[in-house]
Amino acid sequence: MPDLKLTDQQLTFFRTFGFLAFPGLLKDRIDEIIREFEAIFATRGGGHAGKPHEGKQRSCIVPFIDQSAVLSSLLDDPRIHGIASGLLGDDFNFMPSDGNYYAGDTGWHSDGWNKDTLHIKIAFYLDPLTRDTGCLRVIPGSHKDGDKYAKSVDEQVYKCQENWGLAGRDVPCMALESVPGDILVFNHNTKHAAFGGNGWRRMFTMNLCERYPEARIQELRDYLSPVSRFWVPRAYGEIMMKTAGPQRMRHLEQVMANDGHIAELSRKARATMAEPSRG
Ligand SMILES: O=C(O)CCC(=O)C(=O)O
Repeated sequence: MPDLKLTDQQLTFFRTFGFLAFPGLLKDRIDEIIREFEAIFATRGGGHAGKPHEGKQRSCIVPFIDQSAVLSSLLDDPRIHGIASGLLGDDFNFMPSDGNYYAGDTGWHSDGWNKDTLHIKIAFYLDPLTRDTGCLRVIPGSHKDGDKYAKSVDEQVYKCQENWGLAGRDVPCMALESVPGDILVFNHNTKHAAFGGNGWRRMFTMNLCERYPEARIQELRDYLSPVSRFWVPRAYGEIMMKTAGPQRMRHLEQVMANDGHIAELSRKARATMAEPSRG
């Protein structure tokens, strides 16, 4: 299957609004995807830090797709590879992924704020979700660095009740209702949230970014450092690296060459934190 090629309209939409939705794109793989998701959680006691998920707090595993050869191969899938190449260039980097049982609401936030390097998230929600049962919501246009509208959203949304007299769930937004097999993509800068979900919302992500120029390579190293909160020796898991062919390796090599500091940071985190981070 050749790589999916994004249309000019999709590229313009993404640049303007900061997200894209692909209904049914991976429907043909959804059974194996859900099976592998459950199998990874089963090897971790079904939830967080070896304990079963109880529907009260988020359970999170990082890196996630790296734990399974099948899920690692999503990076080679011509649809995922095509979306990533189309938005980030052929030499894009894969970044650490996370797998989650979410519990309840997620308030409005960006996944960091990147000015010079585009970072995207590809989200796989594994249960049917509507506006009021925990689907991903986004604020279109909130991703644009240097834009007045995006700046005012950023300054005000964290205290939306105080600033706008609105609860988080009432903030104007696009609700990306989804069923398993749909793929949702957004710029990390884009403000996003979810409201009304139950305690067992299954979701995993693939994070990807443009390749860093060598002159800014320290930024990539700094960006990777927080993965140590999960007590991992490297940015990627063994299976992801061991099962990589030449095409996938092109998207791993810059991170693999710059994650040498993670092991020591993880050792320190393990010495000071009671358990790995939840998110
Ligand atoms: O689905 C959710 O609760 C939010 C997801 C999210 O915030 C993220 O993946 O960054």
